[in-house]
Amino acid sequence: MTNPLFPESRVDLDEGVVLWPGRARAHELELLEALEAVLAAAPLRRMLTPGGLAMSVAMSNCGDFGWVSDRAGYRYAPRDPLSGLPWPALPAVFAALATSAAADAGFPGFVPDACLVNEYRPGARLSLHQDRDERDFAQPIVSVSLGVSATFLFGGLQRKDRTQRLPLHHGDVLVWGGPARLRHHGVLALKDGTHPVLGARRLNLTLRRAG
Ligand code: MD3
Ligand code: FE
Repeated sequence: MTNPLFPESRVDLDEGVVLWPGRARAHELELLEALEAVLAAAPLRRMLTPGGLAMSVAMSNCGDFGWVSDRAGYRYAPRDPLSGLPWPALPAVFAALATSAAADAGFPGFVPDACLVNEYRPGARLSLHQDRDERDFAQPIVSVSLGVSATFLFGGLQRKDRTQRLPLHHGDVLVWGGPARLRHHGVLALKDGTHPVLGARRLNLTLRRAG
């Protein structure tokens, strides 16, 4: 059942990939206020890859689990390694947006327990990868873009598959599930630009069921 507030804006990009341009804008102030509180408790930081290089994207998390990377590898962890404390709770406004977008995309009953927050400053990028650290690939991933626009890359199930480019703007909500769940994807280096509220950066929320 499509949310009647967003009947026309739905864009079916591919099997299991649904975009709603600007869907999160209706909740912008609540989202940004909740995000500010999360990042005050669990600051953004550039994690190390297993190879020992600092990622160009700064990250933090909220929810029962947070995605972390360090010399030991990638995993979900219940605590913030910087503070030793549990990650901040998943704000209700994040969970509600993810559950309703997932349901509209055909994934009813999605209850996220993890949210990775990615911060891109100019030049920051995310190379082509798959999200496969979660337990159940039947659960979709919902992404919310905020701030400066970026070019998202989506490829196929094989790393060598050709990639398509998709511009993502402030407030865009994307759901990835079913046959798209293990597609390779990435983000091109962020260009210079400024957003009236967030300044010269892009923040992306990815809501997941990790555990
Ligand atoms: C397609 N983030 O955090 S969001 C990530 O814009 C990540 O920060 C990007 O890739 C960002 O892992 C992309 C869109 C997205 C998120 C998860 C996916 C696309 C996806 C999982 C599977 C397939
Ligand atoms: Fe990803």
